[in-house]
Amino acid sequence: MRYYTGVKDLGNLDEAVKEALEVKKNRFGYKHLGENKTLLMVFFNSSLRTRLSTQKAGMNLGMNTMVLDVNQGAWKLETERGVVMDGDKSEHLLEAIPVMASYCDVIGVRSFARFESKEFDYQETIINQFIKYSGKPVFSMESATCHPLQAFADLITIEEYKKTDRPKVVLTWAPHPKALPQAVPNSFADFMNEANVDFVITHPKGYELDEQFVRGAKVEYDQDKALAGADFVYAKNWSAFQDPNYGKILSTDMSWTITTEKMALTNNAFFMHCLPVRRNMIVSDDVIESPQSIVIPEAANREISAQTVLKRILESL
Ligand code: AN0
Ligand code: CP
Repeated sequence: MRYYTGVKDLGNLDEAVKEALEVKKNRFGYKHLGENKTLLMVFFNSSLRTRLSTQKAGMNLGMNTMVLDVNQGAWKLETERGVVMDGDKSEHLLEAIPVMASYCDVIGVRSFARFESKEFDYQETIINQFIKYSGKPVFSMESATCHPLQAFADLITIEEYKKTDRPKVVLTWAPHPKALPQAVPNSFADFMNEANVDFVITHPKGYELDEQFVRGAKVEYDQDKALAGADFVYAKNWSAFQDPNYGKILSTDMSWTITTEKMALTNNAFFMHCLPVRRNMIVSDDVIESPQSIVIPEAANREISAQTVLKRILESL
Protein backbone atom coordinates (compact mmCIF):
# COMPACT_ATOMS: atom_id res chain seq x y z
CA MET A 1 0.00 0.00 0.00
CA ARG A 2 1.51 3.35 -1.06
CA TYR A 3 -1.34 5.73 -0.25
CA TYR A 4 -4.04 5.65 2.41
CA THR A 5 -6.78 8.20 1.81
CA GLY A 6 -9.93 6.08 2.07
CA VAL A 7 -11.49 2.67 2.65
CA LYS A 8 -10.66 1.56 -0.91
CA ASP A 9 -6.94 1.45 -0.08
CA LEU A 10 -7.44 -1.32 2.50
CA GLY A 11 -8.79 -3.84 0.01
CA ASN A 12 -10.67 -6.65 1.77
CA LEU A 13 -11.95 -5.13 5.04
CA ASP A 14 -12.32 -8.44 6.92
CA GLU A 15 -8.67 -9.18 6.23
CA ALA A 16 -7.64 -5.67 7.27
CA VAL A 17 -9.48 -6.01 10.60
CA LYS A 18 -7.93 -9.47 11.17
CA GLU A 19 -4.49 -8.02 10.48
CA ALA A 20 -5.19 -5.15 12.88
CA LEU A 21 -6.16 -7.59 15.65
CA GLU A 22 -2.90 -9.50 15.01
CA VAL A 23 -0.96 -6.23 15.22
CA LYS A 24 -2.75 -5.44 18.50
CA LYS A 25 -1.62 -8.77 20.00
CA ASN A 26 1.96 -8.29 18.84
CA ARG A 27 2.60 -4.57 18.44
CA PHE A 28 6.38 -4.82 18.87
CA GLY A 29 6.75 -7.79 16.51
CA TYR A 30 7.31 -5.70 13.38
CA LYS A 31 10.10 -3.38 14.56
CA HIS A 32 12.44 -4.46 11.77
CA LEU A 33 10.08 -2.92 9.16
CA GLY A 34 10.70 0.67 10.24
CA GLU A 35 14.41 0.52 11.03
CA ASN A 36 16.12 3.67 9.68
CA LYS A 37 12.83 4.84 8.21
CA THR A 38 11.48 8.29 9.06
CA LEU A 39 7.84 9.22 9.46
CA LEU A 40 6.92 12.89 9.02
CA MET A 41 3.54 14.01 10.29
CA VAL A 42 2.37 17.39 8.93
CA PHE A 43 -0.47 19.13 10.75
CA PHE A 44 -2.39 22.07 9.32
CA ASN A 45 -4.94 21.64 12.16
CA SER A 46 -4.97 20.72 15.85
CA SER A 47 -4.86 17.14 17.09
CA LEU A 48 -4.47 15.12 20.26
CA ARG A 49 -5.28 11.51 19.30
CA THR A 50 -3.99 11.44 15.74
CA ARG A 51 -0.71 13.07 16.72
CA LEU A 52 0.03 10.73 19.64
CA SER A 53 -1.43 7.47 18.30
CA THR A 54 0.27 7.77 14.91
CA GLN A 55 3.59 8.71 16.48
CA LYS A 56 3.25 5.74 18.83
CA ALA A 57 2.38 3.47 15.91
CA GLY A 58 5.51 4.61 14.07
CA MET A 59 7.65 4.02 17.17
CA ASN A 60 6.14 0.52 17.62
CA LEU A 61 7.34 -0.20 14.08
CA GLY A 62 10.86 1.03 14.84
CA MET A 63 10.48 4.28 12.86
CA ASN A 64 11.90 7.67 13.69
CA THR A 65 9.08 10.19 13.84
CA MET A 66 9.00 13.95 13.21
CA VAL A 67 6.05 16.30 13.61
CA LEU A 68 5.56 19.65 11.88
CA ASP A 69 2.78 21.98 12.98
CA VAL A 70 2.52 24.20 9.93
CA ASN A 71 0.74 26.97 11.81
CA GLN A 72 3.13 27.02 14.76
CA GLY A 73 6.69 28.00 13.93
CA ALA A 74 6.81 27.07 10.24
CA TRP A 75 6.47 29.63 7.44
CA LYS A 76 2.90 30.42 6.46
CA LEU A 77 2.18 28.40 3.32
CA GLU A 78 0.44 29.50 0.14
CA THR A 79 -1.52 26.59 -1.35
CA GLU A 80 -2.96 28.06 -4.58
CA ARG A 81 -0.84 28.26 -7.75
CA GLY A 82 -0.72 31.56 -9.62
CA VAL A 83 -1.13 33.78 -6.55
CA VAL A 84 1.12 36.88 -6.35
CA MET A 85 2.63 36.20 -2.95
CA ASP A 86 2.65 39.76 -1.61
CA GLY A 87 0.62 38.90 1.50
CA ASP A 88 1.42 37.07 4.74
CA LYS A 89 2.41 33.73 3.14
CA SER A 90 6.21 33.36 2.93
CA GLU A 91 6.49 29.98 1.21
CA HIS A 92 4.56 27.95 -1.36
CA LEU A 93 3.41 24.40 -0.75
CA LEU A 94 4.95 23.46 -4.10
CA GLU A 95 8.45 24.03 -2.66
CA ALA A 96 7.59 23.01 0.90
CA ILE A 97 6.28 19.55 -0.09
CA PRO A 98 9.40 18.28 -1.92
CA VAL A 99 11.63 19.80 0.76
CA MET A 100 9.71 18.05 3.55
CA ALA A 101 9.70 14.84 1.50
CA SER A 102 13.48 14.95 1.16
CA TYR A 103 13.82 14.39 4.91
CA CYS A 104 11.51 11.38 5.30
CA ASP A 105 10.22 8.08 3.92
CA VAL A 106 6.49 8.33 4.73
CA ILE A 107 4.29 11.42 5.14
CA GLY A 108 1.06 11.78 7.11
CA VAL A 109 -1.05 14.88 6.43
CA ARG A 110 -3.86 16.51 8.39
CA SER A 111 -5.67 19.25 6.50
CA PHE A 112 -9.33 19.88 7.29
CA ALA A 113 -12.02 21.24 5.01
CA ARG A 114 -11.73 25.03 4.83
CA PHE A 115 -15.35 25.72 3.85
CA GLU A 116 -14.21 28.46 1.46
CA SER A 117 -15.06 26.39 -1.60
CA LYS A 118 -16.79 23.03 -1.75
CA GLU A 119 -14.85 22.25 -4.94
CA PHE A 120 -11.46 22.96 -3.30
CA ASP A 121 -12.41 20.76 -0.33
CA TYR A 122 -14.08 17.87 -2.19
CA GLN A 123 -11.31 17.69 -4.81
CA GLU A 124 -8.95 17.06 -1.87
CA THR A 125 -6.63 19.75 -3.20
CA ILE A 126 -4.12 19.68 -0.32
CA ILE A 127 -3.54 15.95 0.23
CA ASN A 128 -3.49 15.39 -3.55
CA GLN A 129 -0.69 17.92 -3.85
CA PHE A 130 1.30 15.92 -1.27
CA ILE A 131 0.66 12.76 -3.31
CA LYS A 132 1.66 14.48 -6.55
CA TYR A 133 4.74 16.44 -5.45
CA SER A 134 6.31 14.46 -2.57
CA GLY A 135 7.28 11.27 -4.41
CA LYS A 136 6.72 9.48 -1.08
CA PRO A 137 3.94 7.33 0.37
CA VAL A 138 1.26 9.59 1.84
CA PHE A 139 -1.52 8.81 4.30
CA SER A 140 -4.44 10.86 5.55
CA MET A 141 -4.58 11.97 9.17
CA GLU A 142 -7.96 13.60 8.29
CA SER A 143 -8.24 15.30 4.96
CA ALA A 144 -10.92 17.69 3.77
CA THR A 145 -13.48 14.92 3.19
CA CYS A 146 -12.25 11.74 4.92
CA HIS A 147 -10.80 10.46 8.18
CA PRO A 148 -9.97 6.85 7.33
CA LEU A 149 -7.65 6.17 10.30
CA GLN A 150 -10.58 7.04 12.56
CA ALA A 151 -13.12 4.91 10.68
CA PHE A 152 -10.72 1.95 10.59
CA ALA A 153 -10.27 2.24 14.39
CA ASP A 154 -14.07 2.46 14.73
CA LEU A 155 -14.56 -0.73 12.72
CA ILE A 156 -11.92 -2.57 14.79
CA THR A 157 -13.73 -1.42 17.96
CA ILE A 158 -17.13 -2.59 16.68
CA GLU A 159 -15.58 -5.95 15.80
CA GLU A 160 -14.25 -6.26 19.37
CA TYR A 161 -17.50 -5.28 21.13
CA LYS A 162 -20.24 -6.70 18.90
CA LYS A 163 -22.47 -9.38 20.42
CA THR A 164 -24.18 -10.50 17.21
CA ASP A 165 -22.83 -11.27 13.73
CA ARG A 166 -24.64 -8.31 12.17
CA PRO A 167 -25.11 -5.53 14.73
CA LYS A 168 -27.28 -2.48 14.12
CA VAL A 169 -25.02 0.59 13.91
CA VAL A 170 -26.58 4.07 13.99
CA LEU A 171 -24.65 7.18 12.94
CA THR A 172 -26.46 10.14 14.49
CA TRP A 173 -25.89 13.85 13.98
CA ALA A 174 -25.80 15.84 17.24
CA PRO A 175 -25.59 19.58 17.94
CA HIS A 176 -22.34 21.56 18.18
CA PRO A 177 -21.63 25.32 18.36
CA LYS A 178 -19.01 25.37 15.55
CA ALA A 179 -19.17 24.33 11.90
CA LEU A 180 -17.36 20.97 11.67
CA PRO A 181 -16.20 19.03 8.61
CA GLN A 182 -18.07 16.04 7.16
CA ALA A 183 -14.86 13.94 7.11
CA VAL A 184 -15.64 11.74 10.12
CA PRO A 185 -19.22 10.83 9.14
CA ASN A 186 -18.18 10.44 5.47
CA SER A 187 -15.50 7.88 6.33
CA PHE A 188 -17.63 6.17 8.98
CA ALA A 189 -20.40 5.69 6.40
CA ASP A 190 -17.89 4.52 3.79
CA PHE A 191 -16.56 1.83 6.15
CA MET A 192 -19.94 0.75 7.55
CA ASN A 193 -21.32 0.34 4.05
CA GLU A 194 -18.65 -2.28 3.42
CA ALA A 195 -18.85 -3.96 6.84
CA ASN A 196 -21.30 -6.67 7.88
CA VAL A 197 -23.59 -4.35 9.86
CA ASP A 198 -27.15 -3.04 9.64
CA PHE A 199 -26.27 0.62 9.08
CA VAL A 200 -28.65 3.57 9.60
CA ILE A 201 -27.87 7.29 9.41
CA THR A 202 -30.03 9.85 11.21
CA HIS A 203 -29.86 13.65 11.02
CA PRO A 204 -32.17 16.65 10.69
CA LYS A 205 -33.32 17.56 7.18
CA GLY A 206 -30.65 19.56 5.34
CA TYR A 207 -27.71 17.57 6.77
CA GLU A 208 -27.62 15.00 3.95
CA LEU A 209 -24.06 13.81 3.31
CA ASP A 210 -22.38 13.26 -0.05
CA GLU A 211 -23.93 10.28 -1.85
CA GLN A 212 -20.45 8.95 -2.77
CA PHE A 213 -20.11 8.02 0.95
CA VAL A 214 -23.77 7.35 1.87
CA ARG A 215 -24.02 4.94 -1.08
CA GLY A 216 -27.72 4.31 -0.65
CA ALA A 217 -27.51 3.55 3.10
CA LYS A 218 -30.75 3.95 5.04
CA VAL A 219 -31.41 7.54 6.18
CA GLU A 220 -34.07 7.93 8.91
CA TYR A 221 -34.95 11.54 9.81
CA ASP A 222 -36.64 10.54 13.09
CA GLN A 223 -33.77 10.00 15.53
CA ASP A 224 -35.90 8.02 18.01
CA LYS A 225 -36.96 5.59 15.29
CA ALA A 226 -33.36 5.22 14.09
CA LEU A 227 -32.12 4.47 17.62
CA ALA A 228 -34.69 1.71 18.23
CA GLY A 229 -32.86 -1.58 18.67
CA ALA A 230 -29.40 -0.10 17.98
CA ASP A 231 -26.35 -2.07 19.15
CA PHE A 232 -23.95 0.83 18.57
CA VAL A 233 -24.72 4.57 18.65
CA TYR A 234 -22.06 6.63 16.85
CA ALA A 235 -22.65 10.33 17.50
CA LYS A 236 -21.00 13.13 15.53
CA ASN A 237 -21.72 16.67 14.51
CA TRP A 238 -21.16 17.86 10.98
CA SER A 239 -22.01 20.98 9.03
CA ALA A 240 -24.24 21.00 5.96
CA PHE A 241 -22.86 19.46 2.76
CA GLN A 242 -25.64 20.34 0.33
CA ASP A 243 -25.66 23.61 -1.62
CA PRO A 244 -26.28 26.44 -0.98
CA ASN A 245 -25.50 25.73 2.70
CA TYR A 246 -22.11 24.01 2.35
CA GLY A 247 -20.16 24.37 5.63
CA LYS A 248 -23.02 26.07 7.45
CA ILE A 249 -24.73 25.29 10.77
CA LEU A 250 -28.46 24.74 10.11
CA SER A 251 -29.48 23.55 13.55
CA THR A 252 -28.31 23.38 17.16
CA ASP A 253 -31.44 21.48 18.23
CA MET A 254 -30.57 20.05 21.64
CA SER A 255 -33.28 17.39 21.31
CA TRP A 256 -30.66 15.52 19.22
CA THR A 257 -28.18 15.30 22.15
CA ILE A 258 -27.55 11.68 23.17
CA THR A 259 -28.95 11.32 26.68
CA THR A 260 -29.86 8.43 28.96
CA GLU A 261 -33.43 8.69 27.62
CA LYS A 262 -32.18 8.34 24.03
CA MET A 263 -29.97 5.38 24.94
CA ALA A 264 -32.99 3.71 26.59
CA LEU A 265 -34.49 3.37 23.09
CA THR A 266 -31.60 1.15 21.97
CA ASN A 267 -30.70 -2.48 22.50
CA ASN A 268 -28.44 -1.47 25.43
CA ALA A 269 -26.16 0.02 22.78
CA PHE A 270 -22.54 0.94 23.13
CA PHE A 271 -21.87 4.67 22.76
CA MET A 272 -19.10 5.77 20.37
CA HIS A 273 -17.58 9.12 19.35
CA CYS A 274 -14.27 9.89 17.66
CA LEU A 275 -13.42 12.60 20.25
CA PRO A 276 -12.84 15.44 20.98
CA VAL A 277 -16.42 15.67 22.19
CA ARG A 278 -18.37 18.56 23.71
CA ARG A 279 -20.23 17.19 26.71
CA ASN A 280 -23.90 18.11 27.08
CA MET A 281 -23.99 19.25 23.44
CA ILE A 282 -23.26 15.95 21.65
CA VAL A 283 -23.67 13.60 24.64
CA SER A 284 -24.68 13.94 28.28
CA ASP A 285 -22.19 13.41 31.10
CA ASP A 286 -24.18 10.36 32.22
CA VAL A 287 -23.98 8.59 28.86
CA ILE A 288 -20.30 9.24 28.19
CA GLU A 289 -19.43 8.12 31.74
CA SER A 290 -21.66 5.04 31.60
CA PRO A 291 -20.32 1.47 31.27
CA GLN A 292 -21.79 1.42 27.73
CA SER A 293 -19.47 4.22 26.62
CA ILE A 294 -16.50 2.79 24.68
CA VAL A 295 -14.94 6.09 23.60
CA ILE A 296 -11.65 5.37 25.41
CA PRO A 297 -10.99 1.91 23.89
CA GLU A 298 -12.14 3.40 20.57
CA ALA A 299 -9.47 6.11 20.85
CA ALA A 300 -6.90 3.53 21.98
CA ASN A 301 -7.56 1.61 18.75
CA ARG A 302 -6.27 4.61 16.80
CA GLU A 303 -2.78 3.31 17.59
CA ILE A 304 -3.76 -0.02 16.02
CA SER A 305 -5.35 1.40 12.88
CA ALA A 306 -2.33 3.66 12.33
CA GLN A 307 0.12 0.83 12.94
CA THR A 308 -1.68 -1.49 10.52
CA VAL A 309 -1.67 1.20 7.82
CA LEU A 310 2.00 2.12 8.43
CA LYS A 311 2.95 -1.57 8.47
CA ARG A 312 1.37 -2.05 5.05
CA ILE A 313 3.10 1.07 3.70
CA LEU A 314 6.48 -0.05 5.05
CA GLU A 315 5.99 -3.52 3.56
CA SER A 316 5.54 -1.89 0.14
CA LEU A 317 8.70 0.27 0.26
C1 AN0 B 1 -12.78 17.65 13.96
C2 AN0 B 1 -13.86 17.22 12.99
O1 AN0 B 1 -15.03 17.25 13.35
O2 AN0 B 1 -13.54 16.84 11.84
C3 AN0 B 1 -11.81 16.50 14.24
C4 AN0 B 1 -12.44 15.23 14.69
C5 AN0 B 1 -11.51 14.11 14.76
N1 AN0 B 1 -13.37 18.05 15.21
C6 AN0 B 1 -13.29 19.29 15.68
O3 AN0 B 1 -12.74 20.15 15.05
C7 AN0 B 1 -13.89 19.54 17.02
N1 CP C 1 -10.31 11.61 16.67
C1 CP C 1 -9.28 12.41 16.30
O1 CP C 1 -8.80 12.37 15.16
O2 CP C 1 -8.81 13.20 17.30
P1 CP C 1 -7.73 14.37 17.16
O3 CP C 1 -8.38 15.47 16.37
O4 CP C 1 -7.42 14.77 18.57
O5 CP C 1 -6.53 13.83 16.45
